[in-house]
Amino acid sequence: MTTVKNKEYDATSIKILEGLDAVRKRPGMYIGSTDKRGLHHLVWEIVDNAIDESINGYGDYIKITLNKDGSITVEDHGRGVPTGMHESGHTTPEVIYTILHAGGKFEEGSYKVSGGLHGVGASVVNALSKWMNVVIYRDGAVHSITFENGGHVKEPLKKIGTTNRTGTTVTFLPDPEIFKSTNFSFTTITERMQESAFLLSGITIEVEDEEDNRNVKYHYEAGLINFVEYINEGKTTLHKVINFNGIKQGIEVDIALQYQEGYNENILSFVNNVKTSDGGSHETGFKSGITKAFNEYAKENNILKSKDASFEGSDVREGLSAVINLKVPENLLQFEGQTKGKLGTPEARTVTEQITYENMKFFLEENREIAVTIVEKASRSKVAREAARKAREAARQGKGKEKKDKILSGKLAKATGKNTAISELFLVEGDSAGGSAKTGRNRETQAILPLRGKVLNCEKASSNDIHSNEELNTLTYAIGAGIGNDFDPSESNYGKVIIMTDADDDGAHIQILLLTFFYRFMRPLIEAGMLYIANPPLYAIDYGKYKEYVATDEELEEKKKTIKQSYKVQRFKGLGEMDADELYETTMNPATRSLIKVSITDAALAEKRVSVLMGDKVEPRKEWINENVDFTLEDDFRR
Ligand code: 28F
Repeated sequence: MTTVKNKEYDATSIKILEGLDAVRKRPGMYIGSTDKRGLHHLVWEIVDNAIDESINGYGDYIKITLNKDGSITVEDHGRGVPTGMHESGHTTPEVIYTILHAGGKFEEGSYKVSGGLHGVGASVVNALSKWMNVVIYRDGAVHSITFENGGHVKEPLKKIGTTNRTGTTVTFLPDPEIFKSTNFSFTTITERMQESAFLLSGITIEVEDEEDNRNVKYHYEAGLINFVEYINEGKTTLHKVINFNGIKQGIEVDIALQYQEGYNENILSFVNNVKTSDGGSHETGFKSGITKAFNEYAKENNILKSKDASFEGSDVREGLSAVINLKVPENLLQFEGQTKGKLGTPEARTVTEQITYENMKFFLEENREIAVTIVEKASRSKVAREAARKAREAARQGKGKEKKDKILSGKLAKATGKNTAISELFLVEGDSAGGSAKTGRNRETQAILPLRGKVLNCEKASSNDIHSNEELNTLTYAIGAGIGNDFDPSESNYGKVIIMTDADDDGAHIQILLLTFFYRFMRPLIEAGMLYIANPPLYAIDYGKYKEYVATDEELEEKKKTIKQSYKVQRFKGLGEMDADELYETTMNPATRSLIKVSITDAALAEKRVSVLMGDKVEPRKEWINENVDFTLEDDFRR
């Protein structure tokens, strides 16, 4: 193929480079951020193009490979990007991968599904890459084009071989000058790909990590039904997954749901295959539809008497897992919120409510036994809720105050200062470490609450058990900001709540149990960035007149190499082995300690993780931990 150089070609070349440069100057405008989230946006961008090609009916297989050199490859079996000349004098692939927004819409009448921040085009990915290579299999030929340094053509499009297949393969290396970290997370990618495979039943998505030799393949024939089965994996369910769908006012609604024995509600929603993490009108509609169907059914069957109060939404959602998927035409799409993760479209509420109500009402009438089981569950929730409300009212009238003080006295070592913003509450494993912490602390700003024994597993306990658990009540009173729906982080007695446990298995377990409690009952505390994990040292190294502390085996090995004299290593089996000063200096002193801030990058995933990790069946938990070794630090809780 010969490239015709002309004025037009030169003019577009300059515009192209200006465009790519604008992306490099302000990457946040195009991909949201340059942290891990932004880095993975690059992947979603390319994968979305492969998915769109598949949704349009071309190709049912997509593969993502994390390569050893840090680059990533996305491969599809679609038609392959056209390889002919564009009127500008550039080849079509060059145009698609260098002109901003080209490729946003593939062709007239086709269905571009991606939304939100994505769909900004493969050229943005190219602009933010050290290099990118595109290989196209089409019309019997294999073509390749390579770019470098943010979209400059390195090797123009040329034929490199013949083939009998079709498709597109894109490989790129994110530019380390743009991104804070260029390490892709296998977990982040597989979790999202599994979600896509659930939503696009029939297609196969494979993810391979060449560095760590990991490989997974997702393929689901029953879409949303399989999705809900997956969410409820390891839980005792009350019936088979219910699935219904409908279309009104051009909005398609597809819903799968299932009740399980536990108490947690887990609703995931999607619009045009993009997750709506903050819910929105469709979720609201779904909830009212469910509530209405159950209230009518219970009244018509005299389970709720006419004098009884109705079920509240929360009553009929205890133990409910559901996935909602909507297809909304472009002209009705409205997203809200900072991250555009919330559906605004008002029509979606009424449409989803009607479809949910009609189908659930019908299901309950046709399946009496299941209906009664769920309604009785809702009734128990209603009774517990009404009892809790009475207890709260009593507490507000002062009756609980004495009880609270009594529970706290002898356990909590309060801080003497009054400035809650700079006050810190340390939750300490065991009485002996609690003793050292009480002695060593800064009394003005640091309060200590020793925890005795194992914390209750909130994933398995009923709300009654949780509300009557002494250990958790003590903790709740100490923080002083309420619990559950009543929790308000601005009322917290402390600006930081810090979990301080031993650096062993027991300590890790207590951490998980506490995190489960905070996640379920004080989530706003996490969202406000007020929950931390202390990072105590594992070893002390004595040499000459020096003493240094390290937190991991790797650091210890590094340290040993640098010491040129004899030294002594001490391994701390627990916090209790450190004296008060040592504990303060290494783990509590704001000037020298390192804390891990607990963050929820994705509530739904955290939910799944917490359920799997804390649920009652052991097998899936083991499997899940094996598959996702980097559970705690890498993805969820950033250092
Ligand atoms: C690994 C990422 O990007 N796959 C893609 C296609 C297929 C077509 C296309 C893409 C043509 C003129 C824009 C093929 N044949 N995977 C991908 N597969 N783009 S991207 O066309 C782009 C348009 O301007 C394609 C016929 N029509 C479209």
